Amino acid sequence: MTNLFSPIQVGAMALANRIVMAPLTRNRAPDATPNELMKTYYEQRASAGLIITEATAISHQGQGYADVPGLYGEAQVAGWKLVTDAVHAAGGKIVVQLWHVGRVSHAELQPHFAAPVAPSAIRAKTKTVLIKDGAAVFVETSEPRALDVTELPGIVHDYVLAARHAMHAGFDGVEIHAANGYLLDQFMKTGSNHRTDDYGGGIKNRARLLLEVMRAVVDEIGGDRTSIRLSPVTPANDVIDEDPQTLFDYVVHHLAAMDLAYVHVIEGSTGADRVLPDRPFDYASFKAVYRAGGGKGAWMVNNGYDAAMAASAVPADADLVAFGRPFIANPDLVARIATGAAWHTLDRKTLYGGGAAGYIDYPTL
Ligand code: 8OZ
Repeated sequence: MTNLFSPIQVGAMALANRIVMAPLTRNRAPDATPNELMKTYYEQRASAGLIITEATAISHQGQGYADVPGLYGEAQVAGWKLVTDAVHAAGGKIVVQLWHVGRVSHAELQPHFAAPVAPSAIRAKTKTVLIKDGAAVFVETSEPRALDVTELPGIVHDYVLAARHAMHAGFDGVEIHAANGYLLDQFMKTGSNHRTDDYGGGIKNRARLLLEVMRAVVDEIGGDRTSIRLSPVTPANDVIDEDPQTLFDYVVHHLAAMDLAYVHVIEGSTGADRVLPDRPFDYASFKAVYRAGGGKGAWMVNNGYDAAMAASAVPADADLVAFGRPFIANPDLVARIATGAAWHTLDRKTLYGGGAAGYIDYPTL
């Protein structure tokens, strides 16, 4: 019988189970560089079938929050190698989530204190995090500038370089972060993309940058090490599309031809309601479009799953289930699901920034 604890081959990766640690921003990488503390945190969670790292900037321009890691410099590759070696030694698998925040940034976090970049010069009604005198403070994002069309090949290239760095750093693969209102999602959705060139207007144009990035990364490291995260209807970071079903059916139809390792879908509002009455979305038909197009990647679902929901989703509706906040407070979440043990709750005060407290000191069974 196939269940959450059945091994599964996902692209190039042989996973021990179907329980995945979702990407979780923790703001503990000063100088955008992974460190010993992060190594311990990920090592503690290596019993997950797969770990997806916290979102990791592909370039300095792609950074939007204080103390999040990057993957564009030598020290960052070396820092991540500490992490991947530790996870592999503990028997786990780990992919890095590649991230460009687009307009969700602040000039203080950008090269030369420049304006953040976006498809269009429309400010996001959302906040980001700076560190002031050692403490996290929430600030409005800065007014962005619209990217010139001549800059887009450079951004695609930054994803390719980061994917190449990921291989040097020992990752099993990469997940392209195309969710939660960041750059690729900003390009896809009507609320944030008012361009009139080949990258704006109809769905084909709005999805162009995402598909160019995906094809370029697949060419660089192979489809079996490449995956994607999508969030069709989340209002996260103030990015909304007027017709998400048509948009995402188009996107997933084209992803189907790429032989990806997996497709990771956030159902509903990220970290909140799974069903949005004013924004219906048919996830079953979305998945069916992917399969009908020949897509053979694993189907990963996420957002507020508990053990019972996950057990009933696999294998009929999904191949993999990603758990976010439960993995912060329960490094041994897999063992807890297996034995039916209770789950610790998260301490929200230590979620973003800080040190070991609320990071590597959650108890195991
Ligand atoms: C929480 C805080 C900062 C960033 C996402 C990368 O929502 C994030 C994120 C989440 O995908």
